[in-house]
Amino acid sequence: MSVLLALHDWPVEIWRERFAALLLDMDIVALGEPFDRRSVHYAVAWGHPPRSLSGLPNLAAILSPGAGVDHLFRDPDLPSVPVFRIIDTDLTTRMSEYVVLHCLLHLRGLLRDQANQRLHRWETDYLQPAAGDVRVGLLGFGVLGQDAARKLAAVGFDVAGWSYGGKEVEGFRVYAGAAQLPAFLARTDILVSLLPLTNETRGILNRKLLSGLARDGRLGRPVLINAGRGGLQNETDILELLGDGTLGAASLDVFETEPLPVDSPLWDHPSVVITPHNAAVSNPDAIARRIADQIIAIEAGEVPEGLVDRSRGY
Ligand code: NDP
Ligand code: OXD
Repeated sequence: MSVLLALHDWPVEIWRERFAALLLDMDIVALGEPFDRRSVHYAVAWGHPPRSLSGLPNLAAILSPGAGVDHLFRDPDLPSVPVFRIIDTDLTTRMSEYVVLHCLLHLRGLLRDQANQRLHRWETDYLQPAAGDVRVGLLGFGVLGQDAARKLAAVGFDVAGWSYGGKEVEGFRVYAGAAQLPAFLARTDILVSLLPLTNETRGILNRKLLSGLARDGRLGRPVLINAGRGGLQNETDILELLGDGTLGAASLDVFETEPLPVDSPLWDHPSVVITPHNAAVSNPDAIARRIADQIIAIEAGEVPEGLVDRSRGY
């Protein structure tokens, strides 16, 4: 029985070593080398070439080494076996650090202070709002959104969430679906996007949605933070909205094209903070352990954590 590594742009040998140490009775093979296609029961895949997972007659599951699975569904012939994703405390904690950091950065006007620093200007004549006066809205209230919400609330922010189906989460109002989106946006000063990229969410961070954000907030103008996926955002709209004052600032970790092209106007925009898709870089040891545990559970006839709803795409 073997595990096939189908990892685009990942250092395959490092992952082979880890899985070999964790899955002692399995062979670890990789795309691009000769292997017996009948022996493959599991595929660990990230951005694999379309159709490269076809023709594996004994494939039992596909496992994503990331929390997102949009990279798998780019394959129109993805075999119809269960798909699993990563849910991992280390990754979740890192994402919450990013979200709290950037909410605080905008709350405390760090962009303005840094601009002043470059000009050697000592400007103190502004009153910063308190966290409790600022309403943060988590667009996507799943594993990452809920953890970030709890940590933002601990800092004092006024936090709510938006999810597909709505849910009961103690301490937070959770708005549900398209019907409740306008009310959610109207109470949001800092919008944090932690949505998966699916057919329904592609391009959702556009002029229409962002124009619905609160106009009466203590930050003056609303702020966008996107750490979900670049395909969620319309960068032309975001730049226009920053230009016409509909948005006050943005922190973007993900982009329509990655790496962000060197000539993108986002790089030099004074109200944009750019990070290179590193909001939550996965710890390879933790991720390999999670995937090995998922495989061991499937072999034992269990359904491990992280099963993806293929019909919804996340
Ligand atoms: P989850 O699946 O746990 O949560 C997804 C949330 O989005 C759920 O609340 C879900 O609603 C909601 N949602 C999905 N589709 C819709 C829709 N059409 N309308 C409204 N709500 C919707 O995912 P995670 O929290 O674990 O991860 C979220 C994303 O974060 C990943 O898919 C990935 O793209 C991104 N990510 C980015 C990283 C980075 O470094 N920048 C690192 C890791 C992840 P419901 O609860 O009702 O199902
Ligand atoms: C992701 C991840 O999905 O790093 O981006 O987990």
